[in-house]
Amino acid sequence: LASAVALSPLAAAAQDMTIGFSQIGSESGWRAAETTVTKQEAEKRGIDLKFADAQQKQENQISALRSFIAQGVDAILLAPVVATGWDGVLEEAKDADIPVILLDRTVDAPEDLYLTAVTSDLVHEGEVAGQWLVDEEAGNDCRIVELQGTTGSSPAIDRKKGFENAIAGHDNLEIVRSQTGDFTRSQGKVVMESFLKAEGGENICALYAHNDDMAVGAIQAIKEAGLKPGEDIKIVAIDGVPDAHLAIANGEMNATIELTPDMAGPALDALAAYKADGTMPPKWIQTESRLYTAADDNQAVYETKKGLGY
Ligand code: GYE
Repeated sequence: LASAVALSPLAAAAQDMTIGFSQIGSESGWRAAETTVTKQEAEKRGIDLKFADAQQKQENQISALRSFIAQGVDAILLAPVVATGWDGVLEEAKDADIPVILLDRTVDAPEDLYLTAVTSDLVHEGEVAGQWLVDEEAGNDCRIVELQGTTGSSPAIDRKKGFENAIAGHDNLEIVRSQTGDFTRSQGKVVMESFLKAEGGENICALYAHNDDMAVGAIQAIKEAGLKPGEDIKIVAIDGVPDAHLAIANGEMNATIELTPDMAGPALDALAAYKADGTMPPKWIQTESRLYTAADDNQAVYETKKGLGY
């Protein structure tokens, strides 16, 4: 830029960067917000962002990464749909000296194949959800159904593990059905319908969904079965999308654990520092997790969040 405005070293490093972003798709409201926020954060920094939507397919992500490498981008942001199968393409990026930053999900690959990962503590989120239910149902026998996220994705694996950790040793709590709803509203509804049919609605005490969108779909199924979501069946999920806050405000859901859609901000700051003077970021940049229940003003949170890219 031929202007008199002095740029900070970080801003100067970001100037003229071209970055490829391989996004999973748009399975959830949270993911749509992450896409919007990532584009905004790139624009703020004067970064040219090349966006590729993988339509939920790892093979599309691998092709996108190869195309970014061929174009000689300055860095790559990758939200990896599943955890395994990345070593080869990450090595190709490394050989080309292109740093890769993981967004919101982790991979099972050697740490030296990526610069850093910006994610929440996905196991902890499951533990918070499980602990909430342990407290809520203390002394009651509670048969739980679980809607898992995308099979093989790190949030599905870790959120399941965390929840199981939290309910372990509480013999009054039992997961009686557990199936993937692929993180979507539509599958959340379909799979909840099958749970209700198989168990009988009155025999299900609680639903744990790995994301809010599946919970929102399930709420619809519970209503259509003539039951009261949030009362007849307690519901805890993860993300903190506006519709989940609204459902809690309306008494149709009980708890959600908030996940920020702004993974790109910390990622691009770390990248700018790395490009400016080689500063190595930590391998994991952890975002915050916060539990919301009926004790919070969810109507207000809903109003605020509606304008934030969701
Ligand atoms: O919770 C879910 C999504 O990868 C942590 O992916 C993320 C999850 C998020 O589609 O809604």
